[in-house]
Amino acid sequence: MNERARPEAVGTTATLEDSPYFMPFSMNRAFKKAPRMLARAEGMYYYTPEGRKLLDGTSGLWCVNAGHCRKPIVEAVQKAVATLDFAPSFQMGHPAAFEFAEKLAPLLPKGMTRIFFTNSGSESADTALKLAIAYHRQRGEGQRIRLIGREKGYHGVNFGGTAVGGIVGNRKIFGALVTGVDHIRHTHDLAKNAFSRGQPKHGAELAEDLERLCQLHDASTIAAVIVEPVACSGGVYVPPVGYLQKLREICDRHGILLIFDEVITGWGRLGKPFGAEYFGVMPDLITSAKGITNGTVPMGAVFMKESLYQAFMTGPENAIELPHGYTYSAHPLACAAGLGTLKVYEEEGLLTRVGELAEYWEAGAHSLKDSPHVVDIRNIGLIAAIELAPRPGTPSARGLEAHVKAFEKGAYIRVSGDTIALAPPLIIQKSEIDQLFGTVREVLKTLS
Ligand code: PXG
Ligand code: PLP
Repeated sequence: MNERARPEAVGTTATLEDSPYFMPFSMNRAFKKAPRMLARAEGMYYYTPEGRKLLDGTSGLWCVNAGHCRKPIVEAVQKAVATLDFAPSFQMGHPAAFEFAEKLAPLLPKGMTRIFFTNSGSESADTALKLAIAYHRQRGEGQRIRLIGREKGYHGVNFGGTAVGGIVGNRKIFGALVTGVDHIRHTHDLAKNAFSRGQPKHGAELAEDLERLCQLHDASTIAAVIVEPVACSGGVYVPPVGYLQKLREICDRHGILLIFDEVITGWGRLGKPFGAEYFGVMPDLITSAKGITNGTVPMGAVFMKESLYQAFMTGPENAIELPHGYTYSAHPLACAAGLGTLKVYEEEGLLTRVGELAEYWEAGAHSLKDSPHVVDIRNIGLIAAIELAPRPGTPSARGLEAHVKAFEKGAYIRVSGDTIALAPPLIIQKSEIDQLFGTVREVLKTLS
């Protein structure tokens, strides 16, 4: 191993430039020249190795909904790891898996009765897509093989999720992906909807694009449509009023399953436990991850209606009903973290707390309207996006500069291209909302 790559050099003054760590979704070379490291976290804050305090403006990666290092979660995981480190989930069980499913079920939107565990949002997306195709086949509609996503959508990085995803940069270098996939149009319309507060007024008719694909491919070949109720990762696109209802209607008309990818919109982010409830539109399947364990241990899940589960509970009882699952599905540490997380969510009312904060949050976000470079502000629940005009010739450079300057000024924020995306832990206080938008305001003043 070369001298610079030695683990003991990390966190010291030695350079990381030759580190063997290939960082995900990162500018590896630039980062290793000027690292931004985190050493610990508590509540609303991260701390750098030097002890600098950073307000967490994006809940880590949209996952730490209850805030960092919460005691009930930490203690549950500590106990679990010393009791049952791993248990196979194929043809074997352990109590925490059943207990967690039992405690989750009553929190799910009405009609969602069954839960399949995965380890991430990406695995949840691929699981839901496979379930949709298999469900139709089980019912004698094996010709329904097509999967429809949406432009600008994000469903993780596995093959299925990448294929139905609609962020060009995440797709273009990975070949043909999965066949039989098509996309409906995105709903971003600056000309009509810039600076909308909450759901934009214009664009419900964009859901009719699904009807176009039903004509093109024939609806009888389509298994499922997958959308994020609010498209977060791609830049925060809030659904226009009536849009999701229209998608549901078209799916119903044609026997197509509707999948809501609620990896971010679930777990109280919008002020209801799930986005389906917030928007009053019920999908057939919901994908989840992130906040399900408060980000403490990797976990994801797919929630489904009873009819989906029952479609597989046929045939001889000594046959495996669904040949799908992961080594780490329902991992004991993840189940323990999940149980601890639900306790915090329930005790502190976090799954509905955003209802009380949303108005204050919205006002704070839109107070940045006149700051330099701002071309749009979007918000819903405890999510806000501040879209900046790209620097001519170098898209994303201004966004990156905002991220780095915020880090220097005491806030951790995510950017997607030139859009700042904010979604702090749901325990945030009003004074911290002021602090977060205040820091962003100062950052915007200094951007070139
Ligand atoms: N679906 C949705 C809607 C997501 O937001 C995934 C699937 C994939 O989850 P995993 O756990 O496999 O990463 C996500 C993840 C960002 C950002 O800053 C967003 C995500 C992940 C990392 C960064 O926009 N979303
Ligand atoms: N690759 C090989 C060779 C395996 O044996 C397995 C699991 O047994 C996998 C991939 C899948 O790994 P996971 O279940 O962690 O997704």
